[in-house]
Order: sequence, then structure tokens, then C-alpha cells
Amino acid sequence: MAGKRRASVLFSLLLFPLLLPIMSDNGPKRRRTSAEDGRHRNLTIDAQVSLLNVGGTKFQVSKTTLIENSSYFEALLSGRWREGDDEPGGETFIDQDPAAFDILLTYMRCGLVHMPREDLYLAKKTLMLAEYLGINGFLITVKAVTVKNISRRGEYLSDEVSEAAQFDSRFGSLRLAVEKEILPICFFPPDDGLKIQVVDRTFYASKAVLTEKSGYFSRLLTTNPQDYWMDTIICGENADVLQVVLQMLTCPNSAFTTMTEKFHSVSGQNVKFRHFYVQAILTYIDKLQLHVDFRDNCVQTITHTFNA
Ligand SMILES: *[C@@H]1O[C@H](CO)[C@@H](O)[C@H](O)[C@H]1NC(C)=O
Ligand SMILES: *[C@@H]1O[C@H](CO)[C@@H](O)[C@H](O)[C@H]1NC(C)=O
Ligand SMILES: CC(=O)N[C@H]1CO[C@H](CO)[C@@H](O)[C@@H]1O
Repeated sequence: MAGKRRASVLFSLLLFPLLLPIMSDNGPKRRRTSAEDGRHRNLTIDAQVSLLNVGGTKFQVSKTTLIENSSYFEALLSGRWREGDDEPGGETFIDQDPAAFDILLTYMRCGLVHMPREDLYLAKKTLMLAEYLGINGFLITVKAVTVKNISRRGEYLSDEVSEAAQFDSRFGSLRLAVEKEILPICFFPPDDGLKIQVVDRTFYASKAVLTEKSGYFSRLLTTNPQDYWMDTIICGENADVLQVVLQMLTCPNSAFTTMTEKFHSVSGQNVKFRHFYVQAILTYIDKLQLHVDFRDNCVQTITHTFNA
């Protein structure tokens, strides 16, 4: 035993001077072989690219993209990456839906916030996965658009982050909003057309116009998030009155034509009818809470034209 150890120490001592030139910086430089160059390049790639297996589908993603966009990947990768002890070629398995991940990956790569309208189930899974992976940029945009859409505003009131905070205070959490069927449906724009039914007649109006011009319709269409997708309302108003007032909101000239025709159709230009009709229109205009300038304009034109 002891003899063996002595022999090996002696062997090392003998070899040491021979190894010195190779180990020392001052020694002659060894040329890198092309194989080493290749390995060097591959190691660099390994350090930058993450191989993911999401529910059986493989993805190659830049680590920066993952780390910068997702708190989950930040926790998973950034520590390991800094220490550089990645196994080359090792892949990370994530037990999640690959189609949902693909949508989020597009967001992480180019900032596109897209949800599949034709597949609401996939849209839901994408939202839940975004929360799981902590992809906050995606969620902030989705929440902000939803709050804006439900209130039928064309623009954000403030910045996206404050709109998203409003979403949280209104619905509690993403999961609750999904459970209440607010999301994903309220992220998408619904049809603008609203059917208004009065007994046996049906009128069509633009939700955007009604909400913009009338405080009454604005409340009717935006108070409950569920109303976002409402496409028909039943109205107890007199049909002739409703027709004129709806026209007034979009095209005042046609409203006056309708009124004039109505007067002519009533035999003998019945003064009582005329008075009743104009008053009913004015009352309904009041009920709709139009913007003051617009209302004053309508009321003045009506009273002036029809001498009410
Ligand atoms: C580097 O990667 C290339 C392409 O993936 C591969 O063909 C090559 O064998 C790798 N080189 C080393 C040294 O691992
Ligand atoms: C998401 O990753 C991309 C690519 O690295 C980066 O340009 C972008 O700024 C990241 N987004 C956020 C919110 O950090
Ligand atoms: C009704 C409505 O305002 N829908 C909007 C929801 O948000 C998206 C994105 O900003 C708009 O394109 C829709 O018009």
C-alpha cells in the first residue's frame, strides 16, 4: 500500500515539470480544435435556449424571453442560469396545455395579446395558464380591455395598470371572473346592434350611439357586466314616440320628417293629438338623459318646428 502511494507521488513529481508549460499562462498556447469551438458555441446556445416540453409538445424558447415575461420562469430559470449548471439538452417538462402555451409564447415573443374567439374553452385555459405562469403583462392587458369594454368606453380612462386594478377590485380575481363567465367573453367586442322591441314593432339601434348620447341607455347597457352581450331589450314606450327619439339620436332630420308625416296622417291635423304627441316625445327625451346641449337643441327645434 505505502509503496504504491510513494510510487504515485514520485510519478506525479516526475510529470509535474512536463505538465507545467500546458497549465501555465506563460507556456506555449495550445490551439483550439474545431471540435472545441463547436462545443463552446453549443454551450453558449444551451445557456440561452430553454427546451420545454409542455404537455408533450416541445418548444425552444430564449431564456430571456421566458424570464422577462413570466415570474414562474424567472424563479425556475434565472438562478440556474446564473450559476451556469444547466444540463445541456435537458428539457423542462411542464404539465399544461400546449395550445394555450403557444398563445402565451406568441405574446412573450412579440407582445401580441390574442385570445381565440372561436374557441372560448381554449381562451379560458390560456387565461388560467397565464396566471399560473405569472405572465402579468398579458393579464394586465386582458383585464384592462375587459373593464373598458364592459363600460363601453372607446378609450382607457387612465393607464392599463389602473384599469386592470379596477378589474381586480370589481371581480376579486381572474379565476372568479372566469367562473362568473365575465371572461373570456367580455374581452371580445360584441355586436353593436341592439334590437328594441315595442309590442309588435322592432327597432334597431347602435349600442355605441345609445351609450354615448343617453345616460339612461348607458346605465341600462353597462351596469351589469352580463349586459355587455345583451342584444334585445323590450321597451314599454309608445312605438311612434320611440321611433322619433331613436331617429333623433342618429339623424335628427329623419326624426322631423317622421313627425311631419305622422301629423299629416292624422286626419284634420288634430290639435289635441299634435300636442299629446309632442309632449310624449319631450317627456321621453327627458327620460333618456341626453347631454344637455344636445337635448336643448332637440327640444328647441321640436317646439319651434311644431309650435308646441
Ligand atoms: C453542436 O451542435 C451541433 C448542431 O446541434 C451538433 O451537430 C454538434 O455535434 C454539436 N457539437 C458539439 C461539440 O456538441
Ligand atoms: C418579454 O420578452 C421580450 C423578449 O425578451 C421582451 O422584449 C419584452 O420586453 C418582455 N416583456 C416584458 C413585459 O418584460
Ligand atoms: C364594445 C367595445 O368597446 N369593444 C371593444 C373591446 O376592446 C377591443 C380592444 O380594445 C375593441 O376592439 C372593441 O371594440
